[in-house]
Amino acid sequence: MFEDLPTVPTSQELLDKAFRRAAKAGLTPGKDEIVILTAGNILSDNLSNLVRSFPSLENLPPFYREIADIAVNIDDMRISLSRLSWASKQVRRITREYKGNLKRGGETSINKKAAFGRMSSVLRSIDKDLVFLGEARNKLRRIPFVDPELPTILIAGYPNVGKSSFIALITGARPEIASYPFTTKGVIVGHFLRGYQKYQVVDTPGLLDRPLSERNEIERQSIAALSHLQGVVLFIVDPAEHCGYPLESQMRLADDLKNQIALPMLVVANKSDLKELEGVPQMSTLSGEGVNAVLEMLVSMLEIKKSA
Ligand SMILES: Nc1nc2c(ncn2[C@@H]2O[C@H](COP(=O)(O)OP(=O)(O)OP(=O)(O)O)[C@@H](O)[C@H]2O)c(=O)[nH]1
Ligand SMILES: [Mg+2]
Repeated sequence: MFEDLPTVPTSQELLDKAFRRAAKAGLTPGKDEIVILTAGNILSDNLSNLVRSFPSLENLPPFYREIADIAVNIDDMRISLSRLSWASKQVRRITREYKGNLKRGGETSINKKAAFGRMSSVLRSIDKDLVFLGEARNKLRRIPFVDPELPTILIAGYPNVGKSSFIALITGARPEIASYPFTTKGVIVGHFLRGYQKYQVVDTPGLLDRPLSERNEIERQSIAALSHLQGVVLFIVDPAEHCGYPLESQMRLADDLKNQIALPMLVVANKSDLKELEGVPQMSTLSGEGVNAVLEMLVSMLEIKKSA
């Protein structure tokens, strides 16, 4: 989705690049005036291209918009981008002013040194914005692509119950798996094949049973996935409470989600090697027991959903 975002240079890199290119542009040595004009044009073009290379966040599908907002704060990003546009215009203005001055044959109001100095200080004033956008770009690029056309299984549940263990077992995804909560900090996507049909599995960070206003940024990504993506939900509970949370709270979260989201949901007990739970399908992503049966159920739920 955000794969094509280019790297964001620092202001010094922008300046160096523009002046190096201008000097190289086959110009007669000593013609510093033309170097300044060319460098000015390159700088203002580079800045406006940079602004254009960021996606227009208003037009993103709701899932990406929300995930991007959690990751980088869209308002801050908009402010930094508009400061880059401002800088591009400023550099263009300085270049024009300098050109006008040259035509009049004068080293009067704005000479070479002054033109260079003013361009540099415009660039320096957007230093922080460039750094911020560079970091934003790195975060945005980590957001995986979720294909809206593919039948999708969304994995949800309390932290540490074995959600990532499940996606690792049935897809090629290799998320981090660890014995502490909130190991998964963002949405992860994996795929598996059934004959010719490709299925998509979305692993989400753990969720606690609490109001949205109290949820952390990691949990809010799960809520974004569950509220904006289509598919069936595999809600994993850990009746052994090996995860560190009471089963009662886990079940309450399952009920809350059932009421909040309009997707079919299958509640499954994991870690059956440690403790069994009556009344729901069981599996152990450790021993592999019951995993295929759970997958069968999810696939048939997706088929029913498709034909409905
Ligand atoms: N005994 C047992 N342990 C399991 C099983 N499945 C997962 N675990 C362990 O439970 C811990 C958590 O597993 P993860 O797959 O990281 O759990 P998660 O739900 O993705 O956790 P978060 O990303 O933090 O929400 C790890 O130590 C796993 O090895 C199981 O079936 N049996
Ligand atoms: Mg996980």
